[in-house]
Amino acid sequence: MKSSTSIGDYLIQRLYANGVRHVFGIPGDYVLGFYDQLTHSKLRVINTTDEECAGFAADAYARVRGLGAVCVTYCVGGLKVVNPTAEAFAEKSPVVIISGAPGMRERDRNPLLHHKVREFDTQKKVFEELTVASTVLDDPQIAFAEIDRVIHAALRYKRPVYIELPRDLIHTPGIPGYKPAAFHELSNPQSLAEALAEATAMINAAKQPVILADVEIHRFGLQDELLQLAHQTNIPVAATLLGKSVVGEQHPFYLGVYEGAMGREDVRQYVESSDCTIMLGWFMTDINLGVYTARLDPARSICATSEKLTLRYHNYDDVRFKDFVRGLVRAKLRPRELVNLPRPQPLPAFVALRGKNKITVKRLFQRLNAFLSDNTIVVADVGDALFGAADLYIHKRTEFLGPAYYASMGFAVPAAMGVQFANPKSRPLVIVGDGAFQMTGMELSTAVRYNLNPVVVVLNNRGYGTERHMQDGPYNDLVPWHYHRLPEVLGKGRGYLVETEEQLDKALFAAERHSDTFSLLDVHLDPFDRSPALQRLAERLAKKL
Ligand SMILES: Cc1ncc(C[n+]2csc(CCOP(=O)(O)OP(=O)(O)O)c2C)c(N)n1
Ligand SMILES: [Mg+2]
Repeated sequence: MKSSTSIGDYLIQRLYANGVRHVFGIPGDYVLGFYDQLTHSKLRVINTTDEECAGFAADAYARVRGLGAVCVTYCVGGLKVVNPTAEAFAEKSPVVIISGAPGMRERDRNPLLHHKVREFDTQKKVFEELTVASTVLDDPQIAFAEIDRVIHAALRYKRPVYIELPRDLIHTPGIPGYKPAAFHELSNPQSLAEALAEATAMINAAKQPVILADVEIHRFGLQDELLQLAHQTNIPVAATLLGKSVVGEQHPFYLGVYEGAMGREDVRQYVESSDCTIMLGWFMTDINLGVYTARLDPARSICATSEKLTLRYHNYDDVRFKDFVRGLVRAKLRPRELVNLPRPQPLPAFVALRGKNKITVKRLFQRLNAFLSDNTIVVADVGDALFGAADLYIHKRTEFLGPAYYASMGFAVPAAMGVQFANPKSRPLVIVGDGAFQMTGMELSTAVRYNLNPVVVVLNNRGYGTERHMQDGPYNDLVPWHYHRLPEVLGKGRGYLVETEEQLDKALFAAERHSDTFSLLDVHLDPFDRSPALQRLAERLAKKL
């Protein structure tokens, strides 16, 4: 490293070294100096229309590539990234939030500088709640070490971190000759060996073990290990909604998405009658648990995450999640026969009914399933978009993204921008409710600016449909936008008004053909129509009442 490397340059170098190639955000005077450094670096700045959108884009980028970054100005920008940072924290996505800030020399005598809320550290305090590590780079002596510490925490815990840059120090050199710290975290070998021995005995004694694979398999890049484990042993694998696409869904050992009563009945029965559930990177969120309809017995479970390892009622400390999963791959587990497994049923082939047959949610998802190809990444927003998408048949791994735990509306359109930069070979299929679209849909402007080509399907049921099923009122109604006409406003893209099956079919064929730009399908649905998944949940809950 050059002896004159500045704090700003070092941050850029470390982001690059950890796989970041794009930084999402909006500049402001407190961060303009760093934007200049970014523009002259190997990283590419992607301007979004709003900081919240930059946050969602960086989160999705991190989910696909392993680390994401957003760069904004002090408070007015930073505080808009609060909600996406909360989502990234809750759903374990490593995003580096970089915020400009007043220079240290400007802070003397506590002047009322613009954008300051209360104290100079107010924004940092907010982010301390939402991140696993945070720092203000106000001391050149330790700035490089701080950058390493914080980025390492993001990678170690797969959660967001916060870095604040006082604007008068970004060009200041750090310590000459500094070498990036090497972080090694090892499992305690005795704990690991004992945990693996207990797990091996439990699994081998079981008649019907099953693996439940969730989000941390994605985040820790353990998909190959999971595949190997399943191939070697023929122990079937179910995913969760948050973990969906953890493996390609065509594998013979893949059961489908398990989500208690909300999911398919055959998967529920198989998983819940297992005498050894091996939960890998699995979080007991209410949605993963099918709104608490899941019936899983801890006395028959192995529960491994980056935070905790529990076998039945035994806890093991100091065992890294990766080491445990890799250990299972090497363990002497007896192979099984793949017989009578429930398998995801490919949705029936879609033949559009002619004429004026109105499109329904169920038929829409059947048609969307046929649209998926090997390079489609499905990005689903909250609402029936997410529930309905659970039944789509995903071809390859990491091709399904949805905020299935924190569940903030407005994720999908900006996330699709992040997805396409993270994997330029992909074409996102965005499935989004009209309510969520009205929050962040104008981020399609970024698709225009950078020539991206997502296919955006707006489920236009004229309101907050999911909520209508719980409690209806005028507060669930929306102003009906002419979504399909937005390309006119944005100056690019193709819009389609879809009311019938035939129109849907034609629009999707056209969207497939016109891959030079984005497509926006405004799909008119009955306000009370809903996907089979929502229907299932309602029926099973009704039986319990
Ligand atoms: C940012 C945010 N605000 C409010 C909610 C509460 N909420 C959950 S679902 C929903 C309705 C979603 O409407 P829409 O996007 O049109 O999808 P639909 O339910 O109609 O399928 C609302 C308001 C939320 N999850 N996120
Ligand atoms: Mg709606």
